Formats: sequence, structure tokens, C-alpha cells
Amino acid sequence: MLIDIPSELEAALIDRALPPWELDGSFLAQSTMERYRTELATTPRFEETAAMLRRALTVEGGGYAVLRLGNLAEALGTDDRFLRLATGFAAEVAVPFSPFPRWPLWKDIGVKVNKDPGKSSGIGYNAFHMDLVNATRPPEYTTLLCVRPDPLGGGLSLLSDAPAAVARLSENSRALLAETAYHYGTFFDLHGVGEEYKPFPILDDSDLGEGFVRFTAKMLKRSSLGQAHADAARELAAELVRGQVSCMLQPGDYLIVNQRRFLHGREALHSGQETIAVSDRRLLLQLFLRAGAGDGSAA
Ligand SMILES: O=C(O)CCC(=O)C(=O)O
Ligand SMILES: [Fe+2]
Repeated sequence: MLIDIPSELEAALIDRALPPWELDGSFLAQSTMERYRTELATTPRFEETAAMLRRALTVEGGGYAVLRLGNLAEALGTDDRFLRLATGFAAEVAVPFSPFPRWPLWKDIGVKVNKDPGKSSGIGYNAFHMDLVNATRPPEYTTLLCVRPDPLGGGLSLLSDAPAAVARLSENSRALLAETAYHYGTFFDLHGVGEEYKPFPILDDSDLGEGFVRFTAKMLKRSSLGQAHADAARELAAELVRGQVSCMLQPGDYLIVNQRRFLHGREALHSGQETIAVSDRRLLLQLFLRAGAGDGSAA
């Protein structure tokens, strides 16, 4: 769902300079959360916009939103002042944090022509996945702020309702996906996301919509799985593609994904990336959010 910022809110936000944030370990400090909330709560129509955002992310059948911050990005540029406002919106959903101790709170996802094309910052098709899939406590929300789209026009963002895709599978496939038989990737020096989970079940015991559909289609190529388990995972990947929606992020668009509901991916960037200067290539900034116990946002 697309969420526009009312013009009177945009005008007030352009005038409002939020202070720099502070971290408490890998999490946004409570003092910053409170300060940003208090500052933003006094701007016109902020509360209703934040409530609309939370509702889009948690309502039945919902689970992602694109908050359109393009006018703010245009007025403020995309450095600190703008990032503080985006952090303020994120903090209305859940607690911003960085699982990567050596990265800043907002992590650059640029374009690297020599990287594995199917992975983060590669140029190829990035298949449906959840972020931090092999952690016992993945972030409830992953968020991507678009600084620059692909100047050549590629890189559509992809989203798919994971519980809905699972519901279309046969009972036999679902039973295979519930077995602790899947693994993916490495796990090194990550904070705030629990332990490495290996092997893991794609579906856990809890009701659909409560747990995660702990899946990445990248495991089909990069992990060795038994035949029956691989077949069930391939069926799920196909159902995710069948149900996918796509959107082209514009400068300043802020995509927020509830990882208990939706998986995400990205179409390939357009061919010819090597002809584009690194500083002109597509650039997203990624931020993860942790839903606090009992605040309702973990639903
Ligand atoms: O490039 C994109 O749009 C998505 C990247 C992504 O999903 C990731 O890096 O985890
Ligand atoms: Fe991702």
C-alpha cells in the first residue's frame, strides 16, 4: 500500500530538524525514540499518518507499505536530516537496530557489477526471501529507503504474501516444509537476532501469520537439500512468484515489510550497469526493526 504524506505534514517536517540519534548497543536508544516521538507528535497529521502506516503493516492481508517521502528527500537532500525523519517514521513501527556491528544504522545497498548477481547489491534477479532467514530471531521488519532508482529502469521491487502462498500448497508439501531440514547461508558476528538456526523448518508449528515463513528461494541453488524437501521448497517459490506484486521505488520511497507476512525480492537491474558511474547507480538504504514484546506490532 502506498502512503502519501499530507502536504501540511510535509511542510512542517521540512522545518523540523530532529537531533542526531544515539544507539544503545545495536538498538536506537530509548531516549532517541522518545525524543523523535515527542517532536513528531506535534506536527500536523503525523499521528494519523503513523497510525495508517502501522495498520497497513499489520491488518489482515496486509504486511507492507511504501511511505512516499520523495518531496521531503527533494527538499532536504538524502543525508542526515532526511535520514532522521525516516528513522522517526520507522520508530513509529518498531525499534530500529543494526544486526551488523561494523555497519552504521542504515546500511548502503549499492550496485556492484562483480558481486554474485543474485545477492544483495548484485545486478541480477534477487529471488524471494526474508532477511536474516537463518537467525533464530529475524527482524520483524525489514525496510528499504530508495535514494536512487536504477537510472536504466530495472530493479522492480517484488513482494509476495507468504502465508497466502503456503495456503495454496498441498498438505504433503506443507508437512515437508514444517520439517527441520532446511539451511541457508553463513552466520557471523550478528547482534540482536538470536543464534544461528541450522537446520531450520520453513514453517513452524504456530498458526499461519503468527510465526515466520522462514524461506529464501536462494536456498534452491545454494544449499544442498534432500529431493523431497527441495521439491516442496520449489513449489513454495513458484507460488510466491504466482502471487507477487511489484513496484518501482521512486527517490524517497520508503518500503517497509512485515517479515511475518510478506517476503521480498527484486527484479534484475537493467543491463549495462558497467556503463554507469558508481555514484549514479541505484542506491537503497536498509534498516531493520525489532517489534517490542506486547506492543502489538509483532502480530
Ligand atoms: O535491492 C533490492 O531491492 C532488495 C535487496 C534485498 O532484499 C537485500 O539486500 O536483502
Ligand atoms: Fe532482502
